[in-house]
Amino acid sequence: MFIEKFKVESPNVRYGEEEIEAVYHYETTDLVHESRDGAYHWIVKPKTVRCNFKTDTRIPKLGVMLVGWGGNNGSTLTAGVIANREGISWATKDKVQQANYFGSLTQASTIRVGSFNGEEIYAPFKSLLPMVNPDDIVFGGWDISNMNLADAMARAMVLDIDLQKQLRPYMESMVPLPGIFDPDFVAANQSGRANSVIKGTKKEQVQQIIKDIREFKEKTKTDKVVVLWTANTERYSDVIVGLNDTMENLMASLEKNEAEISPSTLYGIACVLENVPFINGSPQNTFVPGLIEMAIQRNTLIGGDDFKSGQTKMKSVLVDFLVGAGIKPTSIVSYNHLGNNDGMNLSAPQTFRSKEISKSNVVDDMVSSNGILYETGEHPDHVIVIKYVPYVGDSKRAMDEYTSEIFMGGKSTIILHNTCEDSLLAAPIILDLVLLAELSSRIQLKSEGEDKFHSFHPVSAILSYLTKAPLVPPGTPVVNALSKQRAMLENILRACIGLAPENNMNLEYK
Ligand code: NAI
Ligand code: DG6
Repeated sequence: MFIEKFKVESPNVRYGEEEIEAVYHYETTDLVHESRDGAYHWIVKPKTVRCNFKTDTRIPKLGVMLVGWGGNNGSTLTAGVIANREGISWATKDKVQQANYFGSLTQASTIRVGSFNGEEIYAPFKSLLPMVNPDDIVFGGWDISNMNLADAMARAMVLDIDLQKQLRPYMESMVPLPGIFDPDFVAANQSGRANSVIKGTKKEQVQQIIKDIREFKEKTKTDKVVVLWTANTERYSDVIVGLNDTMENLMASLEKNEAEISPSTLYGIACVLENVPFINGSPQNTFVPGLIEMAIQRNTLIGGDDFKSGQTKMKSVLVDFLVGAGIKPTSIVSYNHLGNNDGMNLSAPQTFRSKEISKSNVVDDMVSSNGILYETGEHPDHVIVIKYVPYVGDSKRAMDEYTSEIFMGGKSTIILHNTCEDSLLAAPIILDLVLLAELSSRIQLKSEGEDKFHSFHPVSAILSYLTKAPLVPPGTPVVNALSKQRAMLENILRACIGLAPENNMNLEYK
């Protein structure tokens, strides 16, 4: 059965005028090892940590500024939100289609609340805590191309033409602000698009971005702004001692107009200085150590990297299943071709390399979780191929071959083929990233032994479900397995309203 909303009644939860307070008992384990008879003996000690959560329930008017607003993802997301807000429907060859938010974890998925008379009860994910309604988001942002959003939507060739016609009047007046452009960081084939760029030194460019954010906030009367990079994939920046390895060195390099600071890092610096959350949806190392240090020091949320939209999402389910079932993946070959501007940019070796890195490390946690199947340091062969085929446009073709060793030396080969518009996969993920980043900035916690509430760590690991290469606080394990990432997110939000984690034990029926 499906219910729209619910409220928790418990001595551990208090719904106030402006906040929800919850006491939560975090069940975890301590591990110690002792050396006896020359061998290690591991002792596992369960422990319970009392935590307090406090969630501000006042929903802000949210502004979202996209870097690369006029790209396929930016224009598709903006169009999708307007279509939902305006309740637009359009005729396709199959049926009359209503706007929806399918593919969004927060808007289109559910959580199990419990069971009633033997029936499972589900509620929307978004009913866990008060969240911004995506229909109310005000969009803005930057692009190095001055094309208005209606034309950008047409250029993207993603949405049905009947829908585009209805959206055009809403989007024609939306024009991205000039962006920071540096041809050294993207493929040479992107320069032709750059007709609207911020001039000046890198420091002046950062100052312009800060000014843009302030003016946008003022003009749109928004309470909070989140900035998200959905612009071209850049090549990796060199991480160099003295240049960008510390906050101090990065800021000194900015003063010196050092060439090796990428545009995405410049937007990141501007956001951190302005205390505006900044999320990176592309694979490059925008978050150089100096920028991470700065975000931590200024307690500004940063999240990334690289949207986990299709092939990788599937990989983080399938490999988790195989390894969890005691089957040993030994070779994973992921090929895809696409014909949009992203594909064209990725056809250069340096930008492709960024994507290759981000797509390659996504099974490491699953492989290292099973010392029965894999020796220490052993990995499956893992190859990533991306080809640019203009004719297919945004409709990406992804083909994967997984070969595994099974019982008694047998081999099993699984082949997947997916055809799908890339931007229709990415747009709902962008939405979830900004909604969850905003929500997480309203949550505070205090664990046993701490005397004051504090926000989550500024390096936002709870966004991991949505990214291929999750950025996590230094020293934190990276989790790629999709089910674990979702459970982490859901269970943290459940804790904020004093609900136990979803444990699937169903002891009531045993
Ligand atoms: P796109 O090429 O259509 O859009 C990028 C936009 O950014 C373009 O309009 C371009 O003019 C603009 N741009 C480039 N450099 C800029 C700068 N320095 N400042 C401001 N604007 C700039 O690409 P698309 O398909 O929208 O993808 C965007 C990014 O998202 C790419 O890096 C892609 O790799 C990444 N991504 C996409 C996924 C998907 O499923 N569509 C999944 C994972 C990541
Ligand atoms: C070609 O790989 C283009 C890329 O931008 C991908 O479409 C994107 O990174 C999505 O990757 P995945 O593995 O999540 O489907």
